[in-house]
Amino acid sequence: MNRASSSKDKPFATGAQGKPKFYLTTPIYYANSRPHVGSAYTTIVCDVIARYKRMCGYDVAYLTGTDEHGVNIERAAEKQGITPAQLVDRNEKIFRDLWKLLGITHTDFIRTTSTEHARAVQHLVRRTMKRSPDAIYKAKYEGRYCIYDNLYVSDTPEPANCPTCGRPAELVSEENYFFRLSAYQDKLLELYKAQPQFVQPDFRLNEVRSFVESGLKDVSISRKSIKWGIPWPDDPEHVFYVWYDALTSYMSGIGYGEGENGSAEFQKYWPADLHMIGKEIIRFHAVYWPAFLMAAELPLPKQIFAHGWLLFEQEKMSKSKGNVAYPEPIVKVLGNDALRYYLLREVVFGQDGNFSREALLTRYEADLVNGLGNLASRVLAMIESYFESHVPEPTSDNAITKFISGPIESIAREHYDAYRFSSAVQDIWRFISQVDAYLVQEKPWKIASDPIHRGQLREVLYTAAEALRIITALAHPVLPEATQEIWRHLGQPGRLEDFQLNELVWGGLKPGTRISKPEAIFPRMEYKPTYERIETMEQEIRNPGATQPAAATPAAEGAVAPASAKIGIEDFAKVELRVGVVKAAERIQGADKLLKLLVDIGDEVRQVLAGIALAYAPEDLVGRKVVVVTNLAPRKMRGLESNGMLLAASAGADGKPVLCTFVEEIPAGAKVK
Ligand code: ME8
Repeated sequence: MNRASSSKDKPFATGAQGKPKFYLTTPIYYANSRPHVGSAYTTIVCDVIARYKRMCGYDVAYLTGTDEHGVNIERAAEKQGITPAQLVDRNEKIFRDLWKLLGITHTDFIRTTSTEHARAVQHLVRRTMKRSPDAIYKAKYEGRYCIYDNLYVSDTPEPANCPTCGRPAELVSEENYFFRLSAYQDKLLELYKAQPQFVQPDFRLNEVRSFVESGLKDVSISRKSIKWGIPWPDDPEHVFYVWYDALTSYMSGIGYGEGENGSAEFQKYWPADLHMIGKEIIRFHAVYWPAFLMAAELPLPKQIFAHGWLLFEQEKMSKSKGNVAYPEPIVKVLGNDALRYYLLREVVFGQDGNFSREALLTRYEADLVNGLGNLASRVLAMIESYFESHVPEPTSDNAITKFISGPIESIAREHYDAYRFSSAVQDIWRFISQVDAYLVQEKPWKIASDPIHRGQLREVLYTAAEALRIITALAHPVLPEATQEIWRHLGQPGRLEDFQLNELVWGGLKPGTRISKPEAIFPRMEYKPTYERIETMEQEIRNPGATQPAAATPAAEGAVAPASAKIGIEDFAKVELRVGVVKAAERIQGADKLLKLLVDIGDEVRQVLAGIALAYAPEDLVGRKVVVVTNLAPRKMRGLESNGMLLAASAGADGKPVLCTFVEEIPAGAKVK
């Protein structure tokens, strides 16, 4: 792939020559809707691995991207009255923006609608037909198709009902290209036997093996009835059907399809060391994908890791049920590290885990504010007070034995290596508790006043600061922002992400190093308002405008706008807008977000309810000029009538409304047009 064209957001650059390489991928996410905490989960986990591997000396390539073809994209676009291209352009941007917001260090980003990708898919199928002439053949496809939902319901002719609308699906029959998956059964079983690490965790390998042993059917890999896809080479009536197209992105994303043997990047990084996926797509990755590659005589990925599902408040996330959590509000309210820490600490990686806002806030307070944040502030503040901001000289040189008996590598690292993130984090936090307990026992704040104890004070604070440095480096893959901050306050040079963990030895903190005291690394929060802020922002993403009923609310950042047909001037002229002057404003009991306003619109004073209470104090509004939609049908909210709507702008999912107003003099009632 041409990085410059496909990676507009300048993702993290790959490292220097001469290092071992590590190539990892997330699934290529469907661009039919915006990402939620589930898609962010896999991407964050991969980011932790990428950062950890870099700190272990690897040259890491990290690919993510968007899956932009297929019937569900066509359907989603149709529902919104836009073209599939418009839909995927919008959603792809939302994915990219989110990865930027989350500080994801991917090196490559692939869109399956890019020309590089189409070229790669066509190249792969041509190569396959050359190397394994029997692997692909044309035959009649018979399946069940729902004409109401435009959905392939089943790939067999037996009667079936549509899972979406429940109606009987129609029998369709067309000529397709098939991949002879059945011919790869033995080779796949041999692969699983020779490389049991190929599928992880182990219990997933057992599932995959049983599936293959039970017999494999050939799979259709093209469609004639779909337009939105990559044309089959020399037979453009057909387009590639989803999985052949989607899986190839793992290679096209690093330049497969450029020339006969792929770009230099492809040659360097392929095969992938790790495809990280959710458990529901394991068969495609552990059965189809290696078979496609065997037929093309290309090297196979080294490992597929299928993690569990993130449930939301104990239920499977489902957009139709409205129980989907979005990452943006959490990140905007508590910061990136809070979300990362919670996901990695709370979920035992590989198993299903629960996502709960309560648990997120509890962990934030207990482990980040009172744990790491508090330790850093205390230790650095004491060094500032007692040693004029310079790291004191210790009296012994191996005080780490106070905390652990083995080498530093025994903390967290083997857990990181095995992708046991919650155990890695637990190890690090155990270390934090030990340092806390050590401080409580030694009481540096007490002995500081007596010069007799100066040596002991030096020892205690050096030990605590050096432990903090080690904790900071080990926690960096999980908490990249906070740890970089602590690192800097500890007087350590450079970016922690460039630090090599094999250089992490006790005594690395030089006595005399100048430190500084941080502001709160993790600011304290009040539980209830924080919870409500996150909830309100999530509602706003789910249902733009609904939380601010009487103020016009632009769609949340990145939300896909409804059918964007152009309107004529006559449509606009239907809206009557007038200058209003706020005469009175008050809060409404039991409605945190609403204000009740009396607004003079020239010839009358209207009561208007506006969802602006979180952004404006009622007393600040009196006398203010606003823009009022005056010909809206009156509406009741909380038992009160609202007779008009104020115009306001807002930016981003957390964007508070900002009222439209006037700078020049203008009387109440003047028309706005
Ligand atoms: O399947 N918990 O795309 P997709 C944990 N385009 N992980 C979750 C999750 C949840 N609740 N929800 C989603 C596709 N994920 C195909 C993939 S790859 C060649 C093509 C994550 O948008 C998890 O990684 O449905 C899952 O496998 C992936 O998002 C599915 O993303």
